[in-house]
Parts: sequence; structure tokens; C-alpha cells
Amino acid sequence: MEIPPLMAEQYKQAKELIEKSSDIKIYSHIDCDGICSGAILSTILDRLNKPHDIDFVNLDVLDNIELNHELTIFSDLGSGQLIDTKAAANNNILILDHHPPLRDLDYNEDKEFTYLEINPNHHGINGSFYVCGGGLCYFLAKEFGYTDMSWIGVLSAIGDMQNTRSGEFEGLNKIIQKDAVEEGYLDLIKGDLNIYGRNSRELFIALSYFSDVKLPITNNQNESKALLDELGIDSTLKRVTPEEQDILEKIGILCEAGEDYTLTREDRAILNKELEAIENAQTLPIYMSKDEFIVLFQIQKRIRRKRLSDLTTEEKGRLYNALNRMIINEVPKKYYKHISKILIGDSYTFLMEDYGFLRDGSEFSTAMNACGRNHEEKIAMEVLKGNRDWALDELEVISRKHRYNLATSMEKVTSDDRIVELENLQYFDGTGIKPEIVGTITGMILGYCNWRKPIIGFTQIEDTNGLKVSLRCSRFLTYDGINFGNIIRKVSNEVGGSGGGHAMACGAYIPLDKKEEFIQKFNISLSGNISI
Ligand SMILES: [Mn+2]
Repeated sequence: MEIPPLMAEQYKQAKELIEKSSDIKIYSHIDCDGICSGAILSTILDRLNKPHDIDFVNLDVLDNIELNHELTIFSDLGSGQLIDTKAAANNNILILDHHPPLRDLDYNEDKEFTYLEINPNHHGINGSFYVCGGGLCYFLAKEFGYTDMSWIGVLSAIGDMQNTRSGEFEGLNKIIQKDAVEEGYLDLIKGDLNIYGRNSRELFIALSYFSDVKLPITNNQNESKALLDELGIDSTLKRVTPEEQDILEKIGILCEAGEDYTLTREDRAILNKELEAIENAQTLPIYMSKDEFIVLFQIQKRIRRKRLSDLTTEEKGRLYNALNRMIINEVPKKYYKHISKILIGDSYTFLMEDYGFLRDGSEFSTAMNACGRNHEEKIAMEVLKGNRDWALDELEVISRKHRYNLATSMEKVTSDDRIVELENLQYFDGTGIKPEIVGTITGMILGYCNWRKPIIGFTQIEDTNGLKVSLRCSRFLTYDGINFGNIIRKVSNEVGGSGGGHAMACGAYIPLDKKEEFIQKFNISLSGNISI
């Protein structure tokens, strides 16, 4: 796919519009895509020496917004809001948005101000899978020759889940990805094993979060460890030294010096038991010298738990086969064809990032979203704009605080047994959980309930009569053809609210007193769809 001629013409006009403006305001959305969009636009303006002001906002503040700048740019939002009702002749508008547009392409014709809306949907390009807000902003950067921002375009598309349909980027996203690879910013591995937490989590922990199906490893770190030990993935001692061989032999583990040795589950048990006994007795057994003890102690440290990014291709293959077998045991036959899409997808490594959780695309996008949820979008933008100093420290603090909030909220929901299961869905009362994180919590709760049905979380929006609703489900359900984004839009509209989103992760706002009606209508609307 290429940029259609009419859209390419719009980009030329956008460049001219920016070049002739000196008083510029940007509004962008608060999620990863919106933050990436803002970072790209802000960098363009910095390079052009144009002072500008940027605000990250929720959609609801945009309708009938006051415009008092020569040029107002809306990114990752704007197409679906009434942003120009107060525009005067000297208030030009540029929109870069991929959401369904309210206005047609010829809307600009009789306006006294410049109204330029770049939206892929106007050009027959699907804004859910082919390009998102950050991608649209990247093409503007490219118009100025700034292709070094291609990696931010890729990150925005990861954050916007543009690749969830097929496990790889399609449409205009493919162009951005190609630019990032060619510029040396991105290492793309096609069809990689896909488990969240590639660089920042030990693999046994990452595996325990698997929630598309309830597997023995789900929420069970011991089972996950056992699985990895069985597969010989976590316990390989590289190039055994003669000293290591000697002491291991003494405690009953036989291996060859100079070779790699993978400890079996039993070997690991022997090693742990031996060291534990010494620790308890506070003295060495007669057959072991102090030096030998130190060697043994270091062996236990050397066979440290691996991360997904440490695995060889061969090890990933072994793990894939094991997971595949486990899933086949749990799901009906009609789902078999979807298993590879769950486990396999392209992986994205940002080559210029040597810092753990920013190296993997999914983990980077989580850090950006954590900032959005905590109203710290500007810190996230600073990191994207290249600040790896104080902004990165701040990002660490925000991410840690975010994880803490998630953990305490999870505890509330799981300890009070709040999950209610109906025929076709399950839900929980998220009272006390901040609306900003109820979606994330809902996703985490999925691992604790019936994966065959969607899970819906409710939480009240402070000082209002509104409820925030979030839905998450196993990817098996959406691959089977259910689009919860469409269903939640319809049902929330029926009770006087509004909603939408992705097929497997979506949400709505509804009046507080309509909760029961919403649940009942949702349950009925799924009749016959939840069939396993
Ligand atoms: Mn977006």
C-alpha cells in the first residue's frame, strides 16, 4: 500500500500550513499513540524553531473548544469531535486522526479559515489496522525529511494495537516499519515467540501471566518454573569448569568439564537442597572445602532465571511446542487454527535503546501508557524526544508507582471475591479503582476467571453520575469473530451512554443507574455467541 495521491497532496499542504504559522497549539490524546503523535509534532516544530504549546487531553474536553491560536493541530483525535464550532477566520486547523470522521473530505470548502483534515478513512484506508495517529504524524515528519522519527511511528502502532489482527503490520504501517528498519532503529523479527515482558521480566514470571486460556502455568510461578526446567531452558550451565565438575560430582550431579550442561529438575533439587542444608547447619559437610562451597554457591547464581530475550531460537521452538500442546489440551478443536496467532507474532526491538524495558516495543508502549494513566504524558514525550536523563528517571518512578497501584487494586478485587459470572459474561464491581486503570485491571483479572467469556469491570467516576466500563477478553474469542468494540458501542448507546474500542479491549461510559440494565442487555446480546 502507498499513500494515495490526494492524501500526499494534503501532506504538502500541511507542511506549508506549518511553515507559514508562528503561533501553534497542539492537542493530542493521552494514550501511547497520542503521546507518540505529540512527540513527533513537537520535534518537527522544535527543528523549525517554532515555539508551541502542547496539551494531552481526553476526548470529552474537545467539543466546542475555544481556539485562540493561528494554527491548532489535533493529533490522534479531532475527527470525531466538534472542534471547529468556535473557529474564527484567523484560527486555522490541522487534524491528523485515524478515528472514524464526523465530517466529509469536502467539509473545508466554504470555510473562512484553513481546515485541513488528514484521515485515512477519507481515502479508503482502514484506520484500525493500516495507520494510527502516530503514523499519520510520522508521514508529516517525513514530508519535512525527518525520517529518523520512524521508530516512534512504529511504537505508536504497537501501542494502538494495529498489528493484532494478523500479528504483523499492514498497510501504511508497513512503510513506517520499513523506514525504521532501513534507518537502523528497528530490529524486526518475523514470527517470533510472543510473550509479554521480553526484556524486563524473568520468563517464568512472564509465562505465569498467560491468560488467553487457563493453563497450568497461569498465575502459577512454580508450574512455570517447572515447565522451563523440564524443557532445559532455565538451567543451563555454560562451559562447565573442572572445579565445577568436581564439586557437582561430589553431590551427585554428573557432567563433563568444558561442555554446557543442562541441569535436570532433579539436579536442581539436589543443588538447592545441599545449599539449604549448609545454610541451616551454618557449617560445611566434611566432604566440602570452603572453596568448593563458594563454587557451588556461584553455580546456583550462574543458572539464573532467563528472560525471553535471552532464549535461543531453538529454545523458543521448544517452548512454543510445549505451550501449543498445553493449549490444545484446553481449547475446543475449532480454536486450534488460532493458537499460532496467540503465540507467534513479529517482535520489535529498538536498537538504540540499551535500557531494559525500552528495548522491546510492547514494553516501551506500556511505559508510555503508564504515563498517560497517571497524567504524566509530558514526561513520556520528553523520553520520546530523546531525553534519557531526568525524564528516564521520572519514567522509572512513574512505572513503579503504576505497578504498585495495579497490584493494590488487583488485591482488592481478587480478595473480596467480587467476580460475578452470568451465562455469557462475567463482571466485577471495581469501586475504589481509579477509572484510569480499571481497563488494565480488567485485563489482569481475566487470568483469574473463565477465559471463555468476556470480563467487564465497572468503576464510578468521582463526583459524577457516570460509570466507567471496561471489557477484556481472550484473543480466542475475537479471532473467532466476536467484536466487543462494536457490541459495547451498541449496548452503551441503548442505555444512554457511549462506548467503543478494539475487538478485545474496549470500554464505555454509562449513567450510574443503568448498570443493571447494561449488564442484562449485554448478556442477552451475546446469546449464541459464547458457545464453548
Ligand atoms: Mn490512536
